[in-house]
Amino acid sequence: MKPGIEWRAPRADAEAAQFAADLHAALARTPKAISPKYFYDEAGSRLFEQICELPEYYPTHTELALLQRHARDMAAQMGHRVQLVEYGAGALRKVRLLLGAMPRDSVQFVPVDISGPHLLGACDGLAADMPGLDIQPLVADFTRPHSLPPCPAGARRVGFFPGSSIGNFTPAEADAFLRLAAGELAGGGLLIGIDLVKEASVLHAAYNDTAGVTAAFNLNVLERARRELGAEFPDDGFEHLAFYNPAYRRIEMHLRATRPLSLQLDGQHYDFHEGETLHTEHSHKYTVAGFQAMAARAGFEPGTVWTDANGWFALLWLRS
Ligand code: AVI
Repeated sequence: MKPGIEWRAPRADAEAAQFAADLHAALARTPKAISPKYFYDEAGSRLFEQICELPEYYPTHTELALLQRHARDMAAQMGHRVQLVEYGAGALRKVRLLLGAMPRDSVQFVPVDISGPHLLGACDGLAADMPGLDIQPLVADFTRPHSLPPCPAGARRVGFFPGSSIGNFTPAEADAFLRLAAGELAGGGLLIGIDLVKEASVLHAAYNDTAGVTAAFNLNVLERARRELGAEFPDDGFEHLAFYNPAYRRIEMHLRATRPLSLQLDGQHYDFHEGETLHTEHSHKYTVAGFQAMAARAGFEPGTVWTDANGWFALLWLRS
């Protein structure tokens, strides 16, 4: 499968230089904090796939069940002829359920993802399983301005952003993404998955699984720095910390120093006192009304909401 635009793989040394620069900045600021995008190297992506299979991690299986149950209804909201843009497409597991509910010749599918090899491999698999489907992959960072292929004549452009990935954005980033999407999906709409506010104990279990997979996923950021950048720190120097912060309605993940220690990177020493953390991720939880209000400020009108019996997760149709 060829990408829809001219694309060259970024050089590995340029990526490592960016990681090093961002890690230096992360360790120099107070409080220490790094972007969650650094979770997702090969090892981290594999660990995230394992998280999605955990019984405690309800978002994936709840959203899949909603898609299985309501895909026809969701596809009907989208319209008869569509260009379906999936943001941050990844493995294409969820979108298959939606595509399966649409007549094959009525849809052009445009998966957008920053990881070229991963995206193109997933598209090859999809093309084999759904012969005749028009697939136009786009290798791009969907949070930045990008050029989508023109919408086929007579079709509406609609978006799909599952997984509550928007929850990992800061409120400013979420707002910027929704504005960008409202602009490029004008006349169509967006189907988006969001994780809902719920009892803290359920959230706590989902981000502190008994098998320790989420801990390994979190710790992988520093393991990656060790592998790729030669960072040095004691083996048992950091531990996984995840808790619900009700003031911000978000799970926060941190790496906490188990004792006073120093992390060395490119000859620089960054000191941690005992208990000091490197903030690695926040995962915002929303109410349906709160999210719809945020989307309205960005230019969307609220539409149908599909949610599970517990009210733990929701897929929202937003008209643009
Ligand atoms: C990708 N994202 C929506 C996940 C979440 O739940 O915020 C990432 C994750 N972090 C820990 N577990 C899963």
